[in-house]
Amino acid sequence: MSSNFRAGSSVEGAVDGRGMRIGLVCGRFNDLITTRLLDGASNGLAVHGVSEQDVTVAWVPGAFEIPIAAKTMAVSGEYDAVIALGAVIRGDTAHFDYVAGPCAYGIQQAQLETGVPIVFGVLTTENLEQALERSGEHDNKGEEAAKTAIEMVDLLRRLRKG
Ligand code: INI
Repeated sequence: MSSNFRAGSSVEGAVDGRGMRIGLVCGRFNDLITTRLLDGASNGLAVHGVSEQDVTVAWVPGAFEIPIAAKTMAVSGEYDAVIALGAVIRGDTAHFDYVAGPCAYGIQQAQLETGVPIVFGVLTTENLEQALERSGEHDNKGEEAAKTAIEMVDLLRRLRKG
C-alpha cells in the first residue's frame, strides 16, 4: 500500500571532515590486515578533509581490547568520533566467537553510553583471503569507516541543534 504522506523534514550528515578530531583504535592482532585497514581509514580521512594533526591512533593488542580504548577516547572529550579497526578471522579457532561478539557489542555499548560515534571498522571473516579482499585498495572497510565517522559527526551535530 502506498501513501502520499511525506516527512516534513529530512536530515542527513555531510561527508566533510574539515576541523574534525578523530581517534583511531587499531588492533595489532592480524596486523597484516589491520595496517591495511589503517591505510584505508587514513586515506578516507584525508580525502574528506581531516587534518593529520587532528588524528590520533591508539594501538591495542587485539579486538577484544578495542571497546575499552575506544570508550576511553570517547569520554576524553578530545575526539568528535572514534574509529575501531581490527581483524577477527575465524580460521579454526573457537576463540572467534569470544572475541568478535564482545568487540561488536562493546563498541555499540560505548557509543550509546558516550554519545560519541564509534564506528565498527572491524573485519570478522571466515578466512584470511576474505580479510585481504575487504582491506584492499578498491574495497577497504577502513576507508568506509572513515567516511561513516565523518557523516555521523555531522548528522549528530544537526540532530542536536534540532
Ligand atoms: N584478536 C583479534 O583481533 N583477532 C583475532 O582473530 C583473534 N583471535 O582469533 O584470537 C584475537 N585474539 C586476541 C584477543 O583480541 C585479545 O587480544 C586477547 O584475548 C587478550 O585479551
